[in-house]
Amino acid sequence: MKKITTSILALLLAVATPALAQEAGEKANYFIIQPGETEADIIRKAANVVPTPRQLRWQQLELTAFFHVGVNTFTNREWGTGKEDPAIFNPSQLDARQWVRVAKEAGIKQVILTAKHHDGFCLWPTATTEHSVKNSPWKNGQGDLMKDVAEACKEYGIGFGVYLSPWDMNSPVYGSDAYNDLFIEQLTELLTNYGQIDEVWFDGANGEGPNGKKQVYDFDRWYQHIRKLQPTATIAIMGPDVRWVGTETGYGRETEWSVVPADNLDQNSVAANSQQAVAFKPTGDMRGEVLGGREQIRNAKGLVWYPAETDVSIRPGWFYHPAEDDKVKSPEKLLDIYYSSVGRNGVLLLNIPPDTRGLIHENDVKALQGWKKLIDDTFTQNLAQGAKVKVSGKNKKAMLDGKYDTHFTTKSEKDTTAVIELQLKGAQTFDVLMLQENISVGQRVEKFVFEYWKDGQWQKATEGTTIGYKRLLRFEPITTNKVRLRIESSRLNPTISEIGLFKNALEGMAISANEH
Ligand code: FUL
Repeated sequence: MKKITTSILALLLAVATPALAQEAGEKANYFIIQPGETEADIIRKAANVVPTPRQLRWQQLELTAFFHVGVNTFTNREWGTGKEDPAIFNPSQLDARQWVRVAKEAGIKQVILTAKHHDGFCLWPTATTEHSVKNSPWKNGQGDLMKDVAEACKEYGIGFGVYLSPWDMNSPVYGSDAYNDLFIEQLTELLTNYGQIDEVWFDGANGEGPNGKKQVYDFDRWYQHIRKLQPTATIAIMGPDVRWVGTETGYGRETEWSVVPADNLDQNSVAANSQQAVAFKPTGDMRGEVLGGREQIRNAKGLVWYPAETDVSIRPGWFYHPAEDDKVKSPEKLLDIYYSSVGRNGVLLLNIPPDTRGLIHENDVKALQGWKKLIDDTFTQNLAQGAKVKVSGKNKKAMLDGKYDTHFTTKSEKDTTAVIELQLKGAQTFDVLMLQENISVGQRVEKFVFEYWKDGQWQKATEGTTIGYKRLLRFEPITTNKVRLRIESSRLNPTISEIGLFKNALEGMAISANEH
């Protein structure tokens, strides 16, 4: 609910790519639509919007995790009050290496720690407030959870991000300009003392300070500061690089465009910044059915690469509650979420909350292990490997070479459809299709049908709209030696990086309930 009330974002984006690329085929992270441009011009521009290097790196992580921990862990609440005594933060066996190991073993590539949640309690010994771990009994006030998690991430070779809540129920200066300065100091500590930070996560929640005033967040200044201190970090949700998918269920959209309208790309700001930076203020509700279809971009004033992050908790709550020990999502449910997040052109951000001991609970560990096994058992063998590919176009072998960076495409930009036929190595049985577009060229495919050869004719196995970085589709098991992908509509010449056919390890649960 918090994000819904703040769905009108006010963001400032600093990007390296030029803003006003007019040349045919020129690529950029965003485009401003000029008066008089036709729908065809706009579609062409949309097809040439590409991710920044930091967005591309982030997308390829596929699986990331949240660790929600803090005073709420000990008060058994979801939101604190800001009045908690720091003495209640007292985990008996805290082991950040266990958290990171559990995440890593589940295939997770980056974790995000709630360094400060809405209650204002800081998990690092900040100089900005007394409301922190330094006044808790944990390690006699000598502990630093940022440091512990950062070091564990380094040891296990995974990425590390930070959640710093803009809303702070504890700070006496919240509601005034001084808070924006304090926030800059907190960012400075977090982004200079713990090595590389890969993501900065801002929630939109906002309240009133002790002066009765609502805080006006100086996002503009915060973004510039983050770019300066950690230029490769993505800034998520209330930020310009990564968008909230619009639900906390773990189920993204079937039609998920990473290119969306940005109607207040600010022309004056573009000019003032010599095309180095641009005021980017996406407006509107992130929960719409489709955000970047032709319908939505037809009248856009700007277009921007703004991909979806799908956040969900492994338990009903974001923080640990003993009463939820038997409500941990099952491996099967987590697999369904995987298909519906990563498999729908999103990055999964799965919350795994440490318990009052300071450990990931046994039930969560078991669920994660079961989930990982299901993923591995399903995706280890691509049954399309070694197939003979028949298609007219360039570089057809790239679709089965296991390399994301190489791709097939049609002969010319005008060829926006394609029929890709695969003669498999003998008869194969499968029930999962994986498709990937090379998004470093743009996101283009709008409609496709996947068919198999049976009884002397082509029959439909499944169909879809967008592909994007990764699309996974499930259907009833099929046995055949010949399949084809018909790309029926694309915004420009389509690209396909990889095609995969797999046999779901989970019999009888192949098809999602399509929960939303
Ligand atoms: C929300 C917060 O209010 C929740 O407590 C949690 O941190 C979630 C990830 O974001 O908006």
